[in-house]
Amino acid sequence: MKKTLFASASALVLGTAASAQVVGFSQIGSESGWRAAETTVTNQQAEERGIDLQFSDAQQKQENQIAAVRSFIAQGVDAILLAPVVATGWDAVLEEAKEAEIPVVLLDRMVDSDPSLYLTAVGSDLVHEGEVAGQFLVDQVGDEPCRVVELQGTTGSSPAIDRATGFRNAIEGHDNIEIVQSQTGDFTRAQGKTVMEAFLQAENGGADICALYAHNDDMAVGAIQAIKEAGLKPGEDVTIVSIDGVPDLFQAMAAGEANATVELTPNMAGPAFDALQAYWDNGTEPPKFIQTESRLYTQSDDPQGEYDRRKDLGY
Ligand code: GZL
Repeated sequence: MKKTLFASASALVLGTAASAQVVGFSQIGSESGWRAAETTVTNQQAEERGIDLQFSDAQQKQENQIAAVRSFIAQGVDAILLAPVVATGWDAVLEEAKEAEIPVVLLDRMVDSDPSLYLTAVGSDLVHEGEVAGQFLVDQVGDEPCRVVELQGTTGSSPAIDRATGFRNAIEGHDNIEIVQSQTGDFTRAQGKTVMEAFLQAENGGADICALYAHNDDMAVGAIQAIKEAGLKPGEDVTIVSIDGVPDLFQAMAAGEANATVELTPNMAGPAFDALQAYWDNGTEPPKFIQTESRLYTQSDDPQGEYDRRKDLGY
């Protein structure tokens, strides 16, 4: 319990106030609309619970995240939230947090460390998201030949690894569907556009591209711009399927310029704080993985309405 000094007219009175739990949050950065929404929602969830959230933006660098976690440990925070930019290289710092008896909760991405090194992980089934996206395309193209270009997420991140796996699982056995180009766009609009421009150039100006699978909506939105600048109609000449469910993708869908997205909730912090509260109050050990839902949205799912419902949520 934090001791608080209350200055009074006659004397200093040492008292104790019901002190807020202090939680350190090492956030990856602000690479996408979804990431921005996750940060917004995490701050809202902390405020609603009276949690003192210490925020650190790593600007996409793992070394900054490791330094932030070490700083939180030195501060003696009550818990640490970590959205790990990549899956490897976390053992040492997670050991240090465990040594300091500070629970760590992973948000939206996974690490390859032993699960004993973190309290729980809150996230979607990333492989399933890729499978849902792939199945959409399988259903869309039937037996027609379809050359697919793939914009992958951040190299070495669990969503890039797992969403690639899931999509390939879904198209396996459908030999008419072939991934002909695959490259990272690092989850950003700008790189999604740049890499898509290279794909278009490599694929006969885009005439040989049937579909784009983007590991997140932001790269898809960037690619849509490149497809238009190449004189093609996104959503018609090139079928576009991606993941996150951000407002701008719904807006593109409403304009017929995108075909499907798999929604990822930005509210990973709610389940994380619930698990932490039970742990703080009663020592309750949560399951090692708390899964959030994934849902497919297509052009027949009122994309304009979905845009309107999301446009003010901090994306
Ligand atoms: C996935 C999450 C990804 C989002 C991207 O759980 O880590 O990171 O899909 C974000 O928008 O960059």
